[in-house]
Amino acid sequence: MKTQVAIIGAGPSGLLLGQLLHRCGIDNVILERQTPQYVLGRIRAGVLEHGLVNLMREAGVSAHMDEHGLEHDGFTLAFQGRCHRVDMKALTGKSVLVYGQTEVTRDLMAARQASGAPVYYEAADVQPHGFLDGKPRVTFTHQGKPMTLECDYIAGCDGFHGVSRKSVPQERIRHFERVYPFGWLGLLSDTPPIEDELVYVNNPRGFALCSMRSPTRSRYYLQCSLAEQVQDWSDDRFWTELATRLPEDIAGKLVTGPSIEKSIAPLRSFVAEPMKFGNLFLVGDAAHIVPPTGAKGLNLASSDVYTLYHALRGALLDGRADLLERYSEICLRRVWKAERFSWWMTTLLHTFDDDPFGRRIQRAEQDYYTSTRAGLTTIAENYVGLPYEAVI
Ligand code: FAS
Ligand code: PHB
Repeated sequence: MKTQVAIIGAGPSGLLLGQLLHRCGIDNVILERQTPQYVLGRIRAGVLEHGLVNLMREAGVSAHMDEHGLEHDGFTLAFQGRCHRVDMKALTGKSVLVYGQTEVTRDLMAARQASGAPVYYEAADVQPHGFLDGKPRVTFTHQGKPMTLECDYIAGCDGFHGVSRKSVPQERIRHFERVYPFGWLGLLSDTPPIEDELVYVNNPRGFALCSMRSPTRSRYYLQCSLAEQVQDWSDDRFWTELATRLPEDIAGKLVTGPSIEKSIAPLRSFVAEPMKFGNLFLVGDAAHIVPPTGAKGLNLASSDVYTLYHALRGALLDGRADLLERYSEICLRRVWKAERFSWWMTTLLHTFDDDPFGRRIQRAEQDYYTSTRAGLTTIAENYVGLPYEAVI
């Protein structure tokens, strides 16, 4: 088998890259370890920056998103007994779209199937080779049959636990990491959202987030200890703790109901440098992880896809191989700004134990950033998404 671009992973990064390349005539094959049902079963992000919204439209997969996505002009920060609305539209002229990652992935999967471009689900033992000596190829097993995919380039879109980053020789890669001493317990329910916009809460008992997927489906999160197990959290316990952490006037609007999904996710900040190794390119969670407090994970993956798509177009259609040499430099400039914002939002809104000085600094940050136009603008422009850097 031969193709121009071998894509490892059929999450949002791999599917979006595959769709954009296919539409401009660049052959690509996607190799995914899991089944489509398993990939769709992972409940993750919920907020799309305008950059990702535009990229979905450029990829020709935005019809359902444009019809069902909820445009949000602002969100609320609640702490120290007060609520502060961050009016993104007034401060930046931009908004975000509330539309679940599950829907993004479903739309991209449908487009891939409609295009007839190849995707191998349940591909086992996927392994990139030869990317440092100019002979890139990927071996894998499909339906018990060993396969070899010869290619010009490999896009490692296989997430934090994937094979791509782990295939890079240790001496060629550097990791930067911060692990947080808590996780997020998430709950999905077919109940009406508590407010029309998202509400982020810092309460002495811990962080809480009220989000949504539609006018009838809500997504909630509670900061929890890493020792917690999902099975220790009944729906009643979750609803009671959430109501306790919310400001009273908001808690009074809470509509509870049976959970349709509950899960605990650990929080970490992680960056691998560089993101290019010969003909192998790390994309999205394969290269970086952010705590979800800033709603950046999926959106950062999208800006990597944008950069790699334009660099591959340049190399394969316009003879501009130099653009690929700039991939890592361009991506990392935006990655670190999103890492900073996600880390900062996490320190601003979570409860940290045994740190009286840190707690005073946190209160000062909360006061300053919500009582000045400069502070609110800083939050707003990072939340709607910093500009994508042109690949020229
Ligand atoms: P993904 O991890 O989504 O996709 C990688 C794909 O590669 C998967 O389908 C996997 O099965 C496949 N794969 C892995 N190893 C492979 C191999 N060896 N061979 C073939 N295929 C392989 N972001 C937000 O913005 N907001 C959130 O609230 C949020 N919540 C999250 C909760 C959890 C539990 C996790 C893990 C992440 C969350 N994120 C959130 C971040 C998330 O949305 C990611 O940023 C997003 O999925 C990135 O997409 P990909 O880079 O495609 O990686
Ligand atoms: C979500 O809806 O899942 C969501 C929204 C905003 C975040 C994190 C998660 O910051």
